[in-house]
Amino acid sequence: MAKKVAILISGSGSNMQALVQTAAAADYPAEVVAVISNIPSATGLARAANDGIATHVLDHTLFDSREAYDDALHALIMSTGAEIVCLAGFMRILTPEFVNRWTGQMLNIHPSLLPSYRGLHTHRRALADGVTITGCTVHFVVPELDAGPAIIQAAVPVLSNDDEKALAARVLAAEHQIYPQALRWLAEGKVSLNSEGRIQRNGNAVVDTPSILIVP
Ligand code: NHR
Ligand code: GAR
Repeated sequence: MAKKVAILISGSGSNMQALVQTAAAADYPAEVVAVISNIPSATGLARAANDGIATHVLDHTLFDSREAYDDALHALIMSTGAEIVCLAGFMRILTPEFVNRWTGQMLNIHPSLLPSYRGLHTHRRALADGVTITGCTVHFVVPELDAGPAIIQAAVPVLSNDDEKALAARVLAAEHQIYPQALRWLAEGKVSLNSEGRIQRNGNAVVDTPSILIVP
């Protein structure tokens, strides 16, 4: 039985679409049951609907605390039957209470080689620092922002003429390759978060190094 997945977005939803389109294959172990946006105007909502996925908007501006918003978000996700949550360009920090309800079942894609460049504006900061390699990371979500253990990373070169837009586009293409792979491993039970908060592969080896895809 395919694992049911809810995807949370705030924007264009290209990672969401990569997951939806990969999950459409009959042999993929996860099934996307809902796409939820905190932003009513997110363009990813139309993309999801176009791919036949149920969409929901939960506008955070209508709630007066993060706790109230996250309670409603949790209830909405539960109502979809989802067992796994994927953040895909979701731009709201989640409360520890919410995160702890989904321990080991919630993934995020972040546009840097974590632990470098946690937080926002990762490509701008990487260019300002003059790094020659950057990338992206799929990690388990823990209460501390962008601090959860990495499952898979892609290393992406920074080219000499890159601006923020060109670099973001190259990294985004790599994101679309690694996110479906990480979700596959989680849904198959090939990767999990153990009780010490470390990554366990194939149910036995505990590893602190993620799989790395090198993008030429
Ligand atoms: N929540 C927790 N508890 N832990 C994480 O690791 C999370 C999380 C929620 C979202 C995605 C993350 C990223 O990949 C993510 C990881 C939003 C912000 C942020 O500062 C930072 C990191 C991420 C997502 N958000 C502002 C806020 O006040 C709003 C910014 C905006 O609207 O533009 O929520 O980078
Ligand atoms: C992606 O690059 C994702 O890694 C990043 O936003 C973009 C969303 O694109 N996420 C964050 O920066 C989270 N703070 P998408 O909506 O097309 O998937």
